[in-house]
Amino acid sequence: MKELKLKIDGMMCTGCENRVQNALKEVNGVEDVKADHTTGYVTIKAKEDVSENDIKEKIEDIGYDVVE
Ligand SMILES: [Cu+2]
Repeated sequence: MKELKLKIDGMMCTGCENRVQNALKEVNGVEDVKADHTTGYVTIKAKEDVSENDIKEKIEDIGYDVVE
């Protein structure tokens, strides 16, 4: 298990948090997601072999930008 923390741009409300959380839970290897629109950070708990690229693509697919 590892923890990833990504800063993403574009989350404005709790609806965005839920959108991001639900989308990322569909990515293979992701176990838990916590998004915070006030800071822009998404904390992801995932299996060691999770693809960070899949996570970033998923975030961009639903209309947000990964900052770091
Ligand atoms: Cu929103």
